[in-house]
Amino acid sequence: MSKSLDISTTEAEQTVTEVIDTIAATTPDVRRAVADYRGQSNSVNPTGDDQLAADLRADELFEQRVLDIDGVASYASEERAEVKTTDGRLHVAMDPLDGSSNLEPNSGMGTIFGVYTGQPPTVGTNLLAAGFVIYGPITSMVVARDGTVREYILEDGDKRIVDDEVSVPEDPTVFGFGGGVDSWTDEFESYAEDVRHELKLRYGGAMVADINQVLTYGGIFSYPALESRPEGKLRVQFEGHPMAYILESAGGRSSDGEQSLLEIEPDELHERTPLYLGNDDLIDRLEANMD
Ligand code: P6P
Repeated sequence: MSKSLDISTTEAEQTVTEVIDTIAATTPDVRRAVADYRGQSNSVNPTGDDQLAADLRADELFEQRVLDIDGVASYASEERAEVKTTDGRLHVAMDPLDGSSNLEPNSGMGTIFGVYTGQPPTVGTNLLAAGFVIYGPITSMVVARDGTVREYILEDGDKRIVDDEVSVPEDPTVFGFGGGVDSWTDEFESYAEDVRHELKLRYGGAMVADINQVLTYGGIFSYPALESRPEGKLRVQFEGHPMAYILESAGGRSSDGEQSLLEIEPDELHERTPLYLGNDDLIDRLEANMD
C-alpha cells in the first residue's frame, strides 16, 4: 500500500500518470486561450493578484479535465478560494497560468501542478509528483516523480522526452530575485550583493521560466521575505511546494530561510512564503546569512 494512502501503489502511480498526461493534453487549448483571452477580467484572485481572462479560462480547462480523472479526489487552484472535491484518492493543486502578467509583453508563462496524498492545505512531503509547463518558443514540460526529473517537448498535447534525468548543474551561473532591492531585508540585500558579483541576472517575472533557467544553468531563484511583507509574495501550495519537489529531486535545495519548503504545512490554502530554490551551496549560504 502507498504511504498514508488507502489505495495500492499501482493505482496511485496510474492516477499520477493520468494527471500528467491530462495536463499535457490540455496545453494546446491553454495556448489558444492565452492568445484569445488577453484582456483583464476585472477580478482578483484569492491573494489579490489581478486576474486576466486567460487565468480564468486556463483554470476552467484544467478543473474540468483533472476532476474527470477517476483517481482524483480534489482540485485546488491559485485562482479560486475553495477546493473542489469529488470521489477519488489523490489531490491536485495548480497554478493554471503562472506569470500571466507576461501575456501583454508576450514573455514566458506557464502552468504549475502538484499531486498530493492529502487534500490542500497540506504539507509538501505529501507530494507524489510535481511539474510545470512553459508556453515559450516551444511548449515544454518538466515532471518530477519517484526521485527523477524528466523534460518533455509537448506537440499537440503529446509528450516527447528530451531529457530523462534533469539535474541542477554543479557550477551555478544565474540568479533571479523578485521584489526589488528597495523592498528587501538588510540580510537578503547583503546576500544579493555578493551573489550579483558571482552570477548573471536572469529574472523574467514568471517563476516557471526563471526556475527553468536554474534547472538548465544552475544558480538560485528567490522571491524573498520583504521588509513590508515578511511572508513574501509566492504561494506555498501552488508554487513553493511543487517547485521545491522538483529542485530537490534534481539535486538542488529549497528553503523558506530556515527549512525545506516541503516541510511547510500551510494553515490556509493561499498562504504565502518567502522562497529560495537552487544549488545547495547557494541555499546553505542564504540560510547562514538569514540567521
Ligand atoms: P513580480 C507571477 O505573477 C508570479 O506569481 C511568479 O510567477 C513570479 O515569479 C512573480 O509573481 C513575479 O512577481 O513582483 O516580479 O511581478
